[in-house]
Amino acid sequence: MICLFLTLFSYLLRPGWTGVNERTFIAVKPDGVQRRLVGEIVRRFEKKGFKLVGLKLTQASEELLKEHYWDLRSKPFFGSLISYMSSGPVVAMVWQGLDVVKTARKMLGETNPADSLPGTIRGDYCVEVGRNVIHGSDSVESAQKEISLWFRQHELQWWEDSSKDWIY
Ligand code: DAT
Ligand code: MG
Repeated sequence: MICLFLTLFSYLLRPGWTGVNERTFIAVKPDGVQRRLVGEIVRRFEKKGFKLVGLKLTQASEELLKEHYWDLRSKPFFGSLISYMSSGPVVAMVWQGLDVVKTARKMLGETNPADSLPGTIRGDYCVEVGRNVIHGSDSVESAQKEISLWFRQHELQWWEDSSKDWIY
């Protein structure tokens, strides 16, 4: 019983999993890159107070994207989603901070830009669900899966955040 408890405890305390160490996977989609929205999106996450721990410009393979969107494989738009996402480079990022998964979803807005409030990224920069400029993990569990799918461990940086005492 104690052993089970300790295992669970160390599992929860693994870096990047809870509290201020929570991490999320964010990607500027090919339309966001083409439309020069990378700087604006990074700016919003930086100014909010989250910490950037991984970033790369990458052309995702169809294989990776099919795995990334595996839960949507039976949807009628799955094929067009995969070709849209593989149509050009994406900027893949990992951001860290307290409640970053939930907060990032709020910063993104709703899946359909038409339902997204002004002030959110999708509310401000796009109009169609099939060109909604940004991805963000929808739960801590999917964030963990997505980060390990898109990034190797050595691509994530550990660095001391000099502003942390002003944020927390
Ligand atoms: P989200 O990206 O907000 O997590 P999701 O996981 O339900 O939304 O869907 C993933 C992506 O698939 C979404 O960002 C855009 C696309 N998509 C979702 N619903 C769609 C629809 N009805 N028609 C076309 N594309 C859609
Ligand atoms: Mg989703």
